Amino acid sequence: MTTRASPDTTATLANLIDGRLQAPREGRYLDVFEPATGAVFARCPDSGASDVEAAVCAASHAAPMWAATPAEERARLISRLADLVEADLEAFAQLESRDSGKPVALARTLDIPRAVANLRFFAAAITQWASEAHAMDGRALNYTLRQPLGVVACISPWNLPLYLFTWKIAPALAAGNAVVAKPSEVTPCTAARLGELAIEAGFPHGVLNIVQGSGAGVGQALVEHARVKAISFTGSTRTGAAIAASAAPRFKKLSLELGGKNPAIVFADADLSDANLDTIVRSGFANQGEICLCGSRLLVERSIYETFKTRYLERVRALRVGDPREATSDLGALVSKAHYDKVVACIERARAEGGRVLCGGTPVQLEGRCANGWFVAPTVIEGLSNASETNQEEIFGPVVTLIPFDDEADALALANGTGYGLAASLWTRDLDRAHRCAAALEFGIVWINCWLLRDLRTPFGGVKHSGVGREGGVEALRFFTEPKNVCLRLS
Ligand code: TXE
Repeated sequence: MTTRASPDTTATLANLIDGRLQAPREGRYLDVFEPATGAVFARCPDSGASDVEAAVCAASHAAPMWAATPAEERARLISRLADLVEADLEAFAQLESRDSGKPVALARTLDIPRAVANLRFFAAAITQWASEAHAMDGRALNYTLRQPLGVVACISPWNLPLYLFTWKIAPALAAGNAVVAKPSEVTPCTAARLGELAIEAGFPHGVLNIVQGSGAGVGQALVEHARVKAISFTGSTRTGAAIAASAAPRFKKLSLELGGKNPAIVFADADLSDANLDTIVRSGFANQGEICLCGSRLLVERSIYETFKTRYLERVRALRVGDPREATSDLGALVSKAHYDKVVACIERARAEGGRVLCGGTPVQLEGRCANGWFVAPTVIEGLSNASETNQEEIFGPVVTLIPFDDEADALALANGTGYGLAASLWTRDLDRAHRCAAALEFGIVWINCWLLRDLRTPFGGVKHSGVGREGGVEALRFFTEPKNVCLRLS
């Protein structure tokens, strides 16, 4: 069995359980496809309940020891893992690109550096974390113990595979929990490689376990396992709701980061410099639109609608869809055939709803190596009401709708007129309006004159159907610990 997934060989991935790479107990595997070619390039364990049981047992055994390990030592091991990933950055970037279809340039500049940053950030954060104390008029002293939960589950998606995987395991481990993590079965490769590096970094056995497999198999078994105390999940709203329902009878802690239907609001007074316009384009099409934070509804003040549209379309038409390996490709392939079919069907539905496709709207047929890949042209659609299905349902692909608005109140009503509430961006030079809108927008994140500018100390997450709980900074450390109030009477 080969366990190492390099960009040029077909690999058979393994689970990491109790500090050892292990084949799935029932011997089943899933095919892993390269989206750019449509061909199988790896096999991923299709693990079952017995693998989950072994991982949870190993984690339960390791948890007390890891909780008692000084924070500095936990931080040292997490930093060591960050160093190992960074040393292997180019190979990780190639692997991520091959596995997910994203341009390798994006993996090189966003996914892998941010994965390294996640590990480093939480390694540092845990050594700086102070607990609160409350003195009661000289009568008593209260202080808060923040204790690790024990065994926690981290379930991550396919769009930013290593980035979101580390976003969860880093705070969980830093806070002193033993982790059982499940990457998406669609993009399992970089997490598998990270598991190998965790062994090399010297993590004690059982502290980090990675069980590969399907949501219905591994995911469900983890969510239902009695000894798993908390679940940090990023994925679809539907799966998030199913997880919440399964976890409810056991009162597990939940952090759910789900879908979005995010607005980007452009006021007539916005600074529409070339650089800002490029950012607005990027906010719709980065990673083929497969980022929960992408602005898929572009709301534009009516007085500038036509001139904005012309400049915007010019840029979108210039985006190059191509082989993710090529430095010239702005967009790569969609992550899977199923997802490609979904996005193509969404575009058809938009047409059926009366939408006018201004550019794109079709699959892209490439030549040579990528002839069978899952590529879709960046697509811009106008003429649909905010209430249309296209403007209400998450597409998660390279599809942006243009919607004109009349004034600030109209813009806010349109922006908030969705079941989701993850992220909004707004573009204006009017400071009062910027702050007013930021307060009125029903979203967990609001970007003013920027997009995807991330400070890892800030709370990250959404409202409404975009989820519950917050990740990032102390919010993540709070999630992965239980606060205990200790009250000492002073005589
Ligand atoms: O997500 P799932 P899918 C959205 C996006 C996309 C749609 C479907 O709109 O088109 O979701 O994608 C695991 N118990 N987002 O089907 O199923 C699964 O194995 C426990 C938004 O791929 O939610 C994977 O590891 N786990 C998003 C993870 O959940 C289960 C990112 C996500 O898969 C499970 C991705 C179960 N019952 C998709 N079923 C974002 N918020 O960034 C599945 N899983």
